[in-house]
Amino acid sequence: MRVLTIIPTYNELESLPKTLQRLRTAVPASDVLVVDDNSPDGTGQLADSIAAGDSQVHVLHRKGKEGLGAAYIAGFTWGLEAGYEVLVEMDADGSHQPEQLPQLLGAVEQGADLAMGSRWVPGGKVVNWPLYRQAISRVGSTYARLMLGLNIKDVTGGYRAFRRTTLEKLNLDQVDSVGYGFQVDLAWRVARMGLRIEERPITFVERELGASKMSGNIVVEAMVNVTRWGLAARWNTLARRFQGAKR
Ligand SMILES: Nc1nc2c(ncn2[C@@H]2O[C@H](COP(=O)(O)OP(=O)(O)OP(=O)(O)O)[C@@H](O)[C@H]2O)c(=O)[nH]1
Ligand SMILES: [Mg+2]
Repeated sequence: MRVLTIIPTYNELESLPKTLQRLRTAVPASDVLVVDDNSPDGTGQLADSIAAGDSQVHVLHRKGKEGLGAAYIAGFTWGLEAGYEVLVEMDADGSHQPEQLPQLLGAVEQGADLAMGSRWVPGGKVVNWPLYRQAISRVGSTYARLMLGLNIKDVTGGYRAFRRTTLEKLNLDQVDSVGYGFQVDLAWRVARMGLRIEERPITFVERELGASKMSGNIVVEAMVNVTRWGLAARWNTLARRFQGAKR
């Protein structure tokens, strides 16, 4: 399978070289696309210099910071056009260990339409994450699971491998959430299409270098969207039942 690993970056000068090196060692067959939003710290130029010495590394430069979701959609579009069969989401900051990518790729090879790295299934772990971050993640995942009726333990996780055909069915141009909401949005779209989602345990390691882009806004956006989507889905189900009863 032709695999493209997409790494979105915003000010990841310190983390990116290490992550790229680990990825190229762990899964040499995977090509890489760095999607940089014109990072002020020069991450984009650094990525260019690495790409100049490695024909399997590519860089997509975007004009400015538009959020993780927009960066991934641009990356997916690039990868689909280039004909890749599996498209992987991976953070630049080392939280998603490249050494665990073969587990996700294995799940796709065995038939999953979407393989998700999961902190909250047996065998999954988090390293160096303060308790409050763990609590936000667990509560957020549980809320999204109940609200949307998803059978996924780690809904907001961003270490994923998509089969090409899954992304082709998604109408990517209709996805407009950013932050964690984007990850929930994609998972929910895949689940509603009845496609096969598999979770695989991962060890998520808190970033050691650079600054977090996580913010209260991102969490609130995700919560508000999940509530909206969940209520709309329930409303539609009720409305359909009501129409059926009238007939
Ligand atoms: N291109 C692009 N990448 C982004 C943007 N926001 C975040 N990223 C990247 O997305 C990945 C995840 O962002 P993080 O800041 O690690 O967010 P997080 O994992 O939720 O939080 P921390 O690990 O606590 O920092 C990293 O590789 C970031 O550089 C953005 O607006 N544009
Ligand atoms: Mg991170």
